[in-house]
Amino acid sequence: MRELGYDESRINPSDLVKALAHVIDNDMREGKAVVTCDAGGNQVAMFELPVYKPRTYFNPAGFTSLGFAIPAAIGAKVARPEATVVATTGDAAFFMTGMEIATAAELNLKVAFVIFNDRAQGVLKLQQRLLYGGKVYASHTYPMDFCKFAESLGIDCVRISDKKELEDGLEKCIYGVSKPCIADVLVNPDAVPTPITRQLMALFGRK
Ligand SMILES: Cc1ncc(C[n+]2csc(CCOP(=O)(O)OP(=O)(O)O)c2C)c(N)n1
Ligand SMILES: [Mg+2]
Repeated sequence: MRELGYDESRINPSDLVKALAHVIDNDMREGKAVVTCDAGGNQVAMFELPVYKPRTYFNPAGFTSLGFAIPAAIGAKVARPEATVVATTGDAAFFMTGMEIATAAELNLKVAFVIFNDRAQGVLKLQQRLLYGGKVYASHTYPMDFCKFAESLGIDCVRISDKKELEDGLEKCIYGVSKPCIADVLVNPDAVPTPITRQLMALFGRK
């Protein structure tokens, strides 16, 4: 499914989900992967990840606790050291629990932390746009350098800003390095997963 605001020339959240699904396809089919996801727009994009086996996909669907994905993935890796473990998270969610990655670094837990980085609390920015006639306020995130953060912990990082680098970058971060790895993926901030748009429009009585 293509979201509203899809831009062919950029990495849209749906492109990231598709590339991730492709890269971990074998492990997902065989139940050898564990993927955790977070709250926000990226969570909705992740609805499109194909899941084949029980206990391979953990979504904070009840309370939608922002910051769930990172510690959940670290716990999953402790529980299943042989599994390919991937956390998918947003940039704002990263600000909540990203520091937990120090534990992954300390214990050398090889988890890939994939950030849908739109430099915003994207889902809140969307609500502001819909409710306040386009006035967007305080829903940006501070432009932190996630790769420098990784470097400070002595772990790996890939920054992916070009669609053509998407699969190779994810492959490298998930399978190609021996340490925990952050994938800082710069996604199109104007792409909106369509189920969110429909829900919000219905909620606020707009068509
Ligand atoms: C503990 C907690 N605080 C606040 C929220 C409300 N909330 C849901 S999504 C979101 C912003 C998410 O931004 P980001 O992680 O960058 O994801 P994006 O929507 O940009 O993909 C907030 C504040 C929440 N779900 N949980
Ligand atoms: Mg965001």
